Amino acid sequence: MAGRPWTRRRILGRLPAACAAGLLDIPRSAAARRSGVDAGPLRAAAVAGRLVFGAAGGSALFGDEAYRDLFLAQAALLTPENALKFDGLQPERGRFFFADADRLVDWARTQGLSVHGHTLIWNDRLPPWLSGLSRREVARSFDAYLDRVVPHFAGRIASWDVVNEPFYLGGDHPGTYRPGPWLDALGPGYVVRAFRRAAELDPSAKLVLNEAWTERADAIGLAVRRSLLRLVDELQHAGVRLDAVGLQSHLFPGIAYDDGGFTDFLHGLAERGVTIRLSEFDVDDESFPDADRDGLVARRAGAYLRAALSVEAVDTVVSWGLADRYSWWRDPSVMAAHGMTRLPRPLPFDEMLRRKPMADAMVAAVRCRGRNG
Ligand code: 9MR
Repeated sequence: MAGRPWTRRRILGRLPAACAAGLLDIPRSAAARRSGVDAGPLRAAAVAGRLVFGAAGGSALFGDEAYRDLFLAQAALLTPENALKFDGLQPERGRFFFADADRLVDWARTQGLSVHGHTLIWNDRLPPWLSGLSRREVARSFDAYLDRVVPHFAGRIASWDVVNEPFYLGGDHPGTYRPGPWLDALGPGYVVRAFRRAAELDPSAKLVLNEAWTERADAIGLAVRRSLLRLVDELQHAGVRLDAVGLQSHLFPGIAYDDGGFTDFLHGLAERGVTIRLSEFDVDDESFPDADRDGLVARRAGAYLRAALSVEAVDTVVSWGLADRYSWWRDPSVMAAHGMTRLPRPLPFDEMLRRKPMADAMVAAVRCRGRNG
């Protein structure tokens, strides 16, 4: 994993000529159309690149017919963005509310979409009742939640984020475990415990460990990468089943990045025998000037995908929503927290559901991999 530092030349040297050219100049949509890159749905391009393309979604899929049509044309997989989170499924102790989640999951399946479950265990988005419990009771709630939720969806959910964001930012100590009730009650062993139990409860669902921030090349990203590799080793050493690692891929161009170093990290995961999903892809465009926001988003998205998809173990790309209209970045509280004054444009389609240069860049990157195979 250590190895030589990645340089642009080294990355280009690894990619086929057409892809290297693309890395230097990700097509904008007009140019893309002229060169014939614009093309068809992401899901079809993905198949040619030996990938599954999906997107996160929720109630907008029922309320907005045009968005639903776009989603079904573009995506082969749905990750329910919020419908499967603990606070929604068990807002009161011992009372489970499955109706909304069932509706979404069953609709997706009737439409031929594969469903990825997000997320079973996460030290966030937990209901207030949990904070009033003793550690012993929290531990019991942990097991009881898995025992109830996993069988409920068995046979309908193809894969689960069993644990989400075990490390995350790590506060002042990047790469340490993210605090929260599960960590408090069970220590870091909560991760092995969740995987072991999920595997028993649904032997056919793929089990995924999902993490944020590994795409950044600053002290935080590098620390989270190290911790994640160590955790994969620990899970495997413990003999529990881990099928895939999800790397969220919320890209922050305002923070240091290094596609080559990231690719080395992906090889490190692949060497451990897991597949890799880019699980929540979008691009924060806050640092980009007004004049070429969409073009710069496309370039960042394309460069990232070209590098990541050069690693064959990456088999799934999921964008966190399909159109800017429904991006989590447009939540007013998120915008306020980040001091944003312009409406973010982080996704491959815009608020009018028009295709953006980002979609063309994604197709170009996926085709590049298709040619490489
Ligand atoms: O996009 C999601 C947003 O609508 C929710 O309010 C938020 C909290 O539940 O979660 C967002 O999705 C997050 C995902 O669950 C985990 N990785 C980061 C995502 C963006 O914040």
